Amino acid sequence: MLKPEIEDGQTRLADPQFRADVLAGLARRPRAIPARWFYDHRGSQLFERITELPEYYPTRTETALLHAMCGELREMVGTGRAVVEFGSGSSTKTPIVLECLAPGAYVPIDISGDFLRESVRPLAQRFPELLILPFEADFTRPLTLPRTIEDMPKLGFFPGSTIGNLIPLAAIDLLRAMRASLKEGAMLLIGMDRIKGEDVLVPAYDDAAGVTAAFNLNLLERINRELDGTIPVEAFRHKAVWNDDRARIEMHLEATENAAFEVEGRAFDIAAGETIHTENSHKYGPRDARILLRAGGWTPVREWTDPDGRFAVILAEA
Ligand code: AVI
Repeated sequence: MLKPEIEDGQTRLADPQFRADVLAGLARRPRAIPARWFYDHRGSQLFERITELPEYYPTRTETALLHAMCGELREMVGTGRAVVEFGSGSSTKTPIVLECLAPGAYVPIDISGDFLRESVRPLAQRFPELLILPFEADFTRPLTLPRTIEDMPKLGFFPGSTIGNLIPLAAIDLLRAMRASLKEGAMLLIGMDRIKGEDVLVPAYDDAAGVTAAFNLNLLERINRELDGTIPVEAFRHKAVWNDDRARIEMHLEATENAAFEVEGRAFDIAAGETIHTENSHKYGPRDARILLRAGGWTPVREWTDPDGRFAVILAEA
């Protein structure tokens, strides 16, 4: 039975898809739960803190790049487009693009309605003339965008290297879904993290202050909160490893002792040393990134990188 969830003084039902993904993910081998479920209210807050960590270079690097490339971007994209951001909450990056491109409308799309509304508030204050249309949806599927922006050319904005959280096949599906949602004549501005040494990559996902660990472990706390779980969270530890074969950082939750627990009345046993795979963060070399975009139906037209080649922002057209 679905359990009403009390959070922030409001009564909610757990998402049936969350329930299905958790029960199936804990039962399969290797155990794995999709990373999209990190982002409840607390998870979204923790992610914002990650973006400010000294070890987590992507946000800082991409933000500096967006500032530096604004002139060229504006020349190539023009003004008056509807900027459709896939995933809201890039609190530092969104204003840079809105300031730079003076769009006709801004449509942030996010699965977390609460976080969406929260992140839109300061933007509405900062850009009082701008038409802002927050859209609560799962953007991994093709969407029908608000009719108000039907006649405006679109610029999809997908910063943060979020594309890297999908396996390549799903990334291609997402790029195709974006193309289908944005339609002919659209452009896409996308951030992609580059392959680099483990000495930089691993600390970025296993920071000294333990914020990424808290972000990962919050998934277990969320399961306990929303799915009537009895997971002993203290029996798990955060683990981040570089998988060179697949060019990705993997995050896992490793049991440090045998753990027996229930979720929604279903019993699970996890042996010490076993892990629950919670996230992939794929990194792309320059050619890999371009091939991925082309496979997703987009033609790359311009690419910007920081001086150290850590991160790339790519402009593509449909
Ligand atoms: C949202 N996404 C691009 C982040 C990343 O870098 O893969 C999520 C993240 N996980 C741990 N740290 C950051």
